[in-house]
Order: sequence, then structure tokens, then C-alpha cells
Amino acid sequence: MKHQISASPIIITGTGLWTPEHIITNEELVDSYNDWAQKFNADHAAAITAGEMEEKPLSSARFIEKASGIKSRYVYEKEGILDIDRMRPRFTERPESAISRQAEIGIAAARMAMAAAKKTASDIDAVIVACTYTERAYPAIAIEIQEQLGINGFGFDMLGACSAATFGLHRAYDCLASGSASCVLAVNPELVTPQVNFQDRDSHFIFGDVATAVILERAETRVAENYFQVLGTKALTRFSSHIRSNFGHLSRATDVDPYGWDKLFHQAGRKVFEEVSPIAAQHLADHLASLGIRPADVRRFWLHQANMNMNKMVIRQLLGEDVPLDKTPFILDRYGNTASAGLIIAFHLTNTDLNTGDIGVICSFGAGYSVGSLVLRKGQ
Ligand code: CO8
Repeated sequence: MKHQISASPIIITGTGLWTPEHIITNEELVDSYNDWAQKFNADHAAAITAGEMEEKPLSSARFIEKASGIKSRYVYEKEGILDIDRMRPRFTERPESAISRQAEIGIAAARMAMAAAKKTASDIDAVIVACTYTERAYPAIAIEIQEQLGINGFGFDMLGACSAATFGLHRAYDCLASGSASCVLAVNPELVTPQVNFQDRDSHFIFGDVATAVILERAETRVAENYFQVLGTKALTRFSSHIRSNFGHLSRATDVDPYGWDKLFHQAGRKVFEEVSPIAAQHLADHLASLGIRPADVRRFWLHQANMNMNKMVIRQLLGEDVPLDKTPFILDRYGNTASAGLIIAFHLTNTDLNTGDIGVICSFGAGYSVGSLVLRKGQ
């Protein structure tokens, strides 16, 4: 394998998607949440009446679909989430000798991406795991995947919340451009439901689990027929606490509840919607302009899958009009928000019908705040 600074185009040649077998519909989730909330209110009636405690409001399946576009989500484990005495998934602890859950689901997606790219382990020399949470600090999930698949070279994990997958692709691009790798497997094992607060009406409906994977390489090593050239990458971050999880290794020293509400996902959803949409639209406009491409000439936008209305807003701000779903594919209805992997799912499911030369854009936006894009051109 040649490790040298590359003038050769960098291309995406394969993607993979692992989808859990369990589905939770809005109706199931709302029934469970409402049963829990009513029990909570009955159990604490005296304190609520005395004004010492707030009544838990009820959730609504109609609200969820209208406000977010989500109808159902896939989850790694259904058991426990709908149990009002538990309200979180139930996993069994795996021994250190067993493969980790995130490596397992990441490998399932990776094998599909490798098959699509027509690559074997010996062709790949870097593994990047990019996602919202990793189930342990070390050894890296990426190194475990590397070991399980028999890949030489190096691997590392990186976090980046909503933009982990796109920032991971950026790092893959940089590795290829600098010559530190010649074929990169980027994996997004988004196993997030353990960190969802299913007792929080404002966010209990948002997330689902999934794993995605992408193969990037240089044009000179391509075997696959379907591929996209990466014309450019662009990232932007701006600090905000409006989407936050304080889960971390310091809880043991600060003597707080490591599973307290603030350690789980929480957000000011309306503020995020209002603040992030214009940042994302401007970012997209700047990125496309830097490449001399008019937004109207983009054939497809694979946008972050957090909220249907937010994606419409970003597109309206960028193009000045609404566009058909064919131009901004939408998988949120079935998958829910799968953190950084949602746009990779959308890309995976809807990239084969583009014509040679068509321009597509992948763009994430959310926690951090963070925005990350890749402008792609379909190869022949
Ligand atoms: N049922 C019924 N009513 C509800 C519910 C509910 N479940 N939830 C809220 N309401 C009520 C509110 O209380 C409010 O009532 P009132 O008007 O009386 O105050 C009313 O409905 C309207 O509330 P909102 O204004 O909050 O509703 P919105 O229309 O803004 O919709 C959303 C809420 C859906 C949360 C919306 O704001 C949104 O999606 N915003 C975008 C947020 C976003 O993109 N976040 C990024 C998420 S982070 C990410 O994508 C990945 C990183 C983190 C991964 C972590 C994994 C665990």
C-alpha cells in the first residue's frame, strides 16, 4: 500500500446499514410514558397539590409526529423501555472476553460497506469509529473492530454527537489526502437508547439505535462501480449548552448520581431548531460557493435526520423554496433520530439513482453546536 500525499481523487465506494429488529411505535411509547406519568402523579399527589413538586404532563403520539416527523424507531433492545417500573432498556453485562455490542453492530454495517466497495480486510488500513457515545473508554471500539475483521494499520474512536459521522468522514478524507491511509473504514455504531430519558416528555420520543459504515479510498484503487467523489469537506462548531449530556468519568469523584437527569440527553429543542437552522443553511451556502456550485444545482441533500420541519427550514433558507422529498430524502419517520448516523442511512438508501456527474451534499447539524458537510459528485 502506498502511503504518500495524494493528488488522486478521494471517493466513497461503499456504505452499510445495520438495523435493529425491534420497533417501538409512537403509540406504544406514549402509552407507556403516560402510564408512568399518571402513576407518578398519583403517587405524589399530596406534594403536587402543595406545590412542592411539578405534575408530569402527558405525551401525545399526534404531537410527536407533527412536531418531529417521527412515527416509530428501531431499538437495540425493547425490553425494559416500555416497563413503567424501569423506563430504560435492559442489557446483560458482557464479560471482557466477549465482543462489545458496539463492535458487533458496527461490524455488521462494516461488512455490508466492504461488500459494496468490493474490499477485503487486507485492502483497508484504517478504522475510524465515530459516534455519540462509546460503551467504554478503552480499548477503542475501532481497534476491536479492526481485530475482529483482521485489518492491519490503525484505528481510533472519536465523539462528535450529531456530527460524529460527518466529522469521521472528514478525518477519513484527511487520512487519505495526507497519505496516512489508503483505504478507510468509518463506522457509526449509534447505540443511544441507554442514554435517553424515557421519563422526559419533551425528549422520550426522539431517538433510535442503528449502525452505519462507509468505505473511503483513492480513485486509483476503486473496484466498485457505484461511487462518489468527495469534492470538498467543511466543518464548523460554535459552543452551545442547548443540547447536552453531562455523563462522564468525573461523576465517581463528584459523588453525584451518574445516571441523574442531567447526565442523560436533554435539550432546549425549540431554541436548537431556531438557532441551528440558519447556521446550517449558511454553512451549506458557503461550502457550495467555495466550490463554485449553485445550491439549485444540487441533485440531492442528505441532511441530518433530527426533525423534518427543521430540514424543511434549512432547505427553505438555502434555496428560497420547498423542494420535493426526492431532493431531501427523509428516513426519520421509520428510524427516529439516530444521532450522527441518520444522514448516512439516508445516503445509503437513496444514492444509486443519481446520474453520473450529479452533485449531492451530506450535511449534519446539531449538538455542539456542530455542522459538517461533504460535497459529492456521482461517478460513472
Ligand atoms: N407530547 C405532547 N406535547 C408536548 C410533548 C409531547 N411529547 N413535548 C412537548 N410538548 C409540548 C410542549 O410542552 C409545548 O407546550 P406549550 O406550548 O404549552 O409550552 C408544546 O408541545 C410545543 O413544544 P415545543 O415548542 O418544544 O415543540 P416543537 O414544535 O419545537 O417540537 C422538538 C419539539 C420536536 C424537540 C423540536 O423542537 C426539535 O426537534 N428541535 C430540533 C432539535 C434538534 O435538532 N436537536 C438535535 C438533537 S441531538 C442529535 O441529533 C444527536 C446528538 C445527541 C444524541 C443523544 C442520544 C441519546
